[in-house]
Amino acid sequence: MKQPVRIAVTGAAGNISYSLLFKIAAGEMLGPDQPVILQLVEIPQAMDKLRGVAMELEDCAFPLVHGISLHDNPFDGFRGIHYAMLVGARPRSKGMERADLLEANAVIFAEQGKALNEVANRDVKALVVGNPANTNCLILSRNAPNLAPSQFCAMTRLDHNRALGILGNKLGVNPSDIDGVCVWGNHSPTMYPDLHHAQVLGDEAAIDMIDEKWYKDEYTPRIQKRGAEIIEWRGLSSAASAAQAALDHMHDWALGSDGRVVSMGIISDGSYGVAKGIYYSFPVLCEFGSYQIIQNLHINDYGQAMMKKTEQELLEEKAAVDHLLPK
Ligand code: NAX
Repeated sequence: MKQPVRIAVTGAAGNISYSLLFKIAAGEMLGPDQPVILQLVEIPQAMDKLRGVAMELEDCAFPLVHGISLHDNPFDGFRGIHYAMLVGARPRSKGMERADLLEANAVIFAEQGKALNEVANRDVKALVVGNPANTNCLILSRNAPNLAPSQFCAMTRLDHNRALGILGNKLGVNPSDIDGVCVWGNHSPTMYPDLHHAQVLGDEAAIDMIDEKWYKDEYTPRIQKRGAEIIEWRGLSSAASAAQAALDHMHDWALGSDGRVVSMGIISDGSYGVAKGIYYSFPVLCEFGSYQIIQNLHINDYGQAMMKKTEQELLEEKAAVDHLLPK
């Protein structure tokens, strides 16, 4: 039997975590032979609710769960962790401007970055789910100078999975028969779902199988605004699909993507002319616990314009929190 790994989940009493925790505990993230210790982190006001969630986890008697601990601060909750699933964030309240939202979350993720820097395992992998995910991730990483920027990711896997699912439905194929779909940029309505490099059933170009007008005028805005569409129909924001995406992201990052292209919000190294130092979603392959950006994809003029727009938004977000970034 392998040694247990420690996984911290913040926002552990919230909606997404109510799916996520049970999937991790069942071995869906790191495999059926990997025991886990769950370190659940919440704000002090949500600790009672968290106790209820922990009781339910206990009541499942998951064989892989070797321990559960509850914490009301990240300095305790992140001690010795190998994986951080950072789901908790400050939601936008009535009358709150975007700049206020960015700032409120900057405070949270700055503290969590410091905590990771101080108490996490030196090989920790941290995934930011809480919005605005890309900029929260930037703040997190900049506050953890002893860890590498490549140890942090912002989640765009839900957008990627949505792009695959909706395309599969349109073409009448299983999503697993499609490879090479990717989402560029910010996890926001400016993201660019790119089908130009996607293959169906190994050899057919997806872009040749769809109508350009449908792709640009229906498909793209639908992926970009899918979160709002879910809220409109369900009355609640995406939870199970977000949990599945977080699980998929961490699974592939840790264990490999098996030769398949996935999208991850990662530190830009300047590839494709994207400004260095922001967390931007790129197409990647994962192997041996790390990711590689897929290089040399041909980006047409439409793609260039879409990629610039979402980059611009991220640079504006960065400028709005710049005064809070450690120099
Ligand atoms: P909920 O409001 O149900 O849960 C959030 C939980 O986080 C609450 O229990 C709250 O007490 C806790 N929390 C707040 N601040 C915290 C802190 N400083 N430390 C620890 N816990 C804290 O939201 P839920 O539906 O679970 O969504 C969580 C986050 O995911 C939101 O920011 C949401 O916008 C974001 N999403 C991101 C997605 C992505 O693709 N990157 C998609 C889904 C989701 O919208």
